[in-house]
Amino acid sequence: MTGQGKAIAHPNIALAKYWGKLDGPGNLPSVPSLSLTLDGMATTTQVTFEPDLREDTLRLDGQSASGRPRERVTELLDALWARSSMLGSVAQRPRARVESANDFPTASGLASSASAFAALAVAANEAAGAGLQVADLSDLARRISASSARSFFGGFVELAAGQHAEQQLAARSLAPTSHWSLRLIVAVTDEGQKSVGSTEGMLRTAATSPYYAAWVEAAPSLFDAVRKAVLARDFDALVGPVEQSALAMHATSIAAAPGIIYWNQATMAAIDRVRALRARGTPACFTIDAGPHVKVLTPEAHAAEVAAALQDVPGVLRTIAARPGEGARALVAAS
Ligand code: 2P0
Repeated sequence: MTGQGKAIAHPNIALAKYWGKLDGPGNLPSVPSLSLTLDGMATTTQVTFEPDLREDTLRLDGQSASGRPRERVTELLDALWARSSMLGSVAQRPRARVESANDFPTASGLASSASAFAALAVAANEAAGAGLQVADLSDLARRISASSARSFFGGFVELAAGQHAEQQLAARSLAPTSHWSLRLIVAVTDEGQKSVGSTEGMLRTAATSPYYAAWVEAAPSLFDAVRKAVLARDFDALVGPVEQSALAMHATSIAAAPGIIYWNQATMAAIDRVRALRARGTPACFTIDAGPHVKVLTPEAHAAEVAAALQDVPGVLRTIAARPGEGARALVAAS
């Protein structure tokens, strides 16, 4: 055990959405999802195991963190320790000092938990000398935050739906970063934190929305259509299922009790703008996560035009442009 490890991971954006969990333990997704890992934005995490520490400590962007964020770190470290046969003889896990920094604002609408838990798992694997492979790390992180399972891989990534009592479920690579030179333009429509977190949003939707069953039934065929279009690099075929996956996810949430409406006025205005762009022949399609920002996918050649059109929408505060990025990886830790 080296005692110290450092890793970097990027956020990912789902083109076919994960929204909903199977009943029972293990945080298994009820639907398959497909994502694009993004470059340009990153979480960097350093893990140091220290025998003298009484509990795990977490610093996020220089601030000490406790409560649920720190508990989730402990859950992942415990699970990693239990999984590694190389650590089996070390009964007691030493506590860790975890320092994590995002180089993008957490309110940017880009899932910071995805990059956070991917970077944490890779850094902890290094620090502990646990010797786990990427599929194991993806599975372990998926139990804490399902979207983080996808950030272990670059480019286009898929995560199957879980099956009841399944023991392991990792994401896997569908196509590398070089497969398709798309760009993702994020239209930021609010600088605040979202009102209903993803976990709470999907749990409430599953418990109360009359449309949840319809979403779970529809999601696999939308996933299949997105997957086929990605493999064929067929942008025209991608547009319909990507937008429908996002809209169906939001429709099921809007119908929850009380209804979860992630959108604001600018969200709707940006959707209109994407459809107007398309009507005049510009290839672009939108997706929206558990927040009010609109993320627009377009071929590289149209990225500047799409970004300018979104920047001009009333209520859009700024845009962020991202290209396909690599999966989580270890860095040389500082001594
Ligand atoms: C996704 N989201 O596929 C979907 C679309 C948000 C909207 O995965 O409960 O933070 O920790 O497993 O991974 C965000 O959910 O949820 C998410 P948990 P997570 O990207």
